[in-house]
Amino acid sequence: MLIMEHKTLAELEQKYEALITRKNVRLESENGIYNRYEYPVLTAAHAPLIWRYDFNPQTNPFMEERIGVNAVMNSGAVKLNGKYYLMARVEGVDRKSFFAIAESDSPVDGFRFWDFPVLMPETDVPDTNMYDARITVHEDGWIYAIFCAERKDPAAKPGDLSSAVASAGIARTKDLVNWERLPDLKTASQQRNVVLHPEFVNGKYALYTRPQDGFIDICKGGGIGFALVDDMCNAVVDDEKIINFRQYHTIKEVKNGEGPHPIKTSRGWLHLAHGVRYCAAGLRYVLYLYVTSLDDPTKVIAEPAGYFMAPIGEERVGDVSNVLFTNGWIEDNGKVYIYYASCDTRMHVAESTVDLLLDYCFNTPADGLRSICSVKNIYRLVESNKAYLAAQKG
Ligand code: M1P
Repeated sequence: MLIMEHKTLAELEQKYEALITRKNVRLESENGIYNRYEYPVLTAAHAPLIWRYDFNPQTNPFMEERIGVNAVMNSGAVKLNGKYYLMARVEGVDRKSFFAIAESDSPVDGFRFWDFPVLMPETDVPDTNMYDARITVHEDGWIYAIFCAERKDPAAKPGDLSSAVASAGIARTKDLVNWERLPDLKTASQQRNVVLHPEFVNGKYALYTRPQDGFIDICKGGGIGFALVDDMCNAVVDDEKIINFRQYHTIKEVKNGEGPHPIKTSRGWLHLAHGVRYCAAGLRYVLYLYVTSLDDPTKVIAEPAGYFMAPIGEERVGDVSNVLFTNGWIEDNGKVYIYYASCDTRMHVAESTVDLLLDYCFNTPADGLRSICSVKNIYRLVESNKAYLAAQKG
């Protein structure tokens, strides 16, 4: 007879508490720009037991898990009233993603999901899937979430059960608990990675967009767009301008999408984004930074060449390999906490400061788009280092 080991609720709770209360460890910086932390801040195992198990021994005599969670990833982030919140994309074993809020007193560990996930209202056209929320505390007084609302493509040919349409779903709240769903963004193309700028621009709401011709393929979609809209309760994009283009032989050749909303600094709006390129292993998602002008948020004034963060170690292993993705960061008295997901599987945090990130953005050479330009950048640095060392010797 097969003897199975049945865990008690108390045993499960003990293991769960050990995970949630584990202190995170700041790792040594590899490049002087940011520090990763050792442990993921959210994983599938962080999903509360109360979501997953029927606690009643009458109806669950073997203490089996009833509702499985596959992954916790791409999370919006916000600090409110001294607490840190992640609005996570939780993906069930049924492949459906939904949002859930995890809260902590610390930016780097102790994140605990609320007892209930977000019951996001639907529009008249129900979403099949919803994910990747960007949170913006807007100067109009509302907290907005803009996310991907995914539905089956009504034009899909019979037998095609994969084609989908991506739209920007919009919701607003005052407390992260009660959400008012607003109409989806009206735009000429499909959209993912739409982000609300925190301030009015020319008296209008400003959106970063990522126009795409298809659900997966960007096709002619040029990169990160910018659009002004009059009203978030009926958000219509009439005119969309690409402010950060995809480019041949760069880290953002195939896709280029805004991460969370930019952080306002003394030297410009600091942006975090993801770039995607093809390689033999498939798509490779990395994170990069750029800065736009305070006077004109559509004008890029600094952009270091290449990636800022790419998957390493355990980050390279997961459901969708070779992916770092971010849709949340928190600026906190000059420190910056970057929340990023690896391989569509788990959430991590890295720590930096506004000063360090600006120094990186304004002093790292831009992409010259040719090998010879990269070599010339090294020549310039070596020559100035030699001059410096010579001057030191006297
Ligand atoms: O699987 C990697 C990512 O793929 C998509 O990214 P993009 O929006 O750039 O096309 C999204 O599905 C994202 O959630 C996912 O992490």
